[in-house]
Amino acid sequence: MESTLGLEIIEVVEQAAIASARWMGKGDKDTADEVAVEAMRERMNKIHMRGRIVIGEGERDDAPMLYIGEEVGICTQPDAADFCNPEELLEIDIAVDPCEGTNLCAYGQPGSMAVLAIAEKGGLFHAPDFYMKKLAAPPAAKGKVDIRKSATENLKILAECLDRAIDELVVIVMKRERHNDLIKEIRDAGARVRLISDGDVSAAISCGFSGTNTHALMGIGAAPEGVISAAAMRCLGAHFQGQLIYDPAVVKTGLIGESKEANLARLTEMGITDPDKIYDANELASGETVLFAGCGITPGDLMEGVRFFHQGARTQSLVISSQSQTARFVDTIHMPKEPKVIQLR
Ligand code: VTB
Repeated sequence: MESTLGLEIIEVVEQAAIASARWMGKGDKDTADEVAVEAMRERMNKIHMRGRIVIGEGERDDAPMLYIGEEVGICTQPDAADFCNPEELLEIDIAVDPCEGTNLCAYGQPGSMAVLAIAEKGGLFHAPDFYMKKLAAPPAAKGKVDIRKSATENLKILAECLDRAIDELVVIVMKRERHNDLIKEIRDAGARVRLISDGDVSAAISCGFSGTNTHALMGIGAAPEGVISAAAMRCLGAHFQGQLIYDPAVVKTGLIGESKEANLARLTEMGITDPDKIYDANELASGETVLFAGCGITPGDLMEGVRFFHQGARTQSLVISSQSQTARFVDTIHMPKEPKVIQLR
């Protein structure tokens, strides 16, 4: 799967990032998102595969493109039989977020990316559009920290695993009222908090690499993006756990409906029998082969953002593969048609 898709999915995230970056700093997050969705879908439909969106822009009725269940790829086109041999058909599930951190992009802040995760059919958790409590940490702490434990306990464990003092740890938390107690607890425990306004996917994955000076992500973000983060963290052998939040009393805004009962019914409908289950990265991205791809829209901890020049652009992407056990940073110059000015630096 990797050899067939590796290069193509880089182009998918690159195209989405370039489209979105044209709207960077323009204060219009909806357009920044829409153009990324369109660009991602257009490029994805040129790939020789039968892909199914399992995490996307929402339910079919609410989203015109990249909705959950939409089929993408050349082998889903009406004349597919002419090009696609059913015996060799590559059937895959895809989770996308064409502009993760739309506010970050719209206001020119760091950390927005075009991202996706891929696995063979059935290899990605079908997360509802709810919130998720998340804990991400470096590979050295995998299976040792635990979302069931308090932040204070986890910081002690993390300090031991990383062989450093608690006050040498940096924890990323999204700046939200729901995290006020968590932020206080982390500070009281002696660690330092990096508050971000949005974009917990980039934050989670940066914990998977050492040298980013981020050692954990704690708090509640969106569930679908949790699956994409988990896919990357699983490939990196890092720690990721997630627990769905379905009670509107815990998170009062945004994604989840008004009533806990209705939310629980929705989970049952989706086949989730234990709503309080704690999922680890291997369960959220359980496929035998899992691939993550991301391309920076604005600059971040992991990647540069898109830079435009003379009608061309330069992008930086990251592709992580469970199959080849690689994390590839790909630096691409997208050449302008005419005149060919290919700027190196
Ligand atoms: C966003 C976004 C995150 O979660 O905040 C969202 O920035 C949901 O949280 O990156 P709010 O409704 O409180 O804004 C993410 O999309 C992903 O988890």
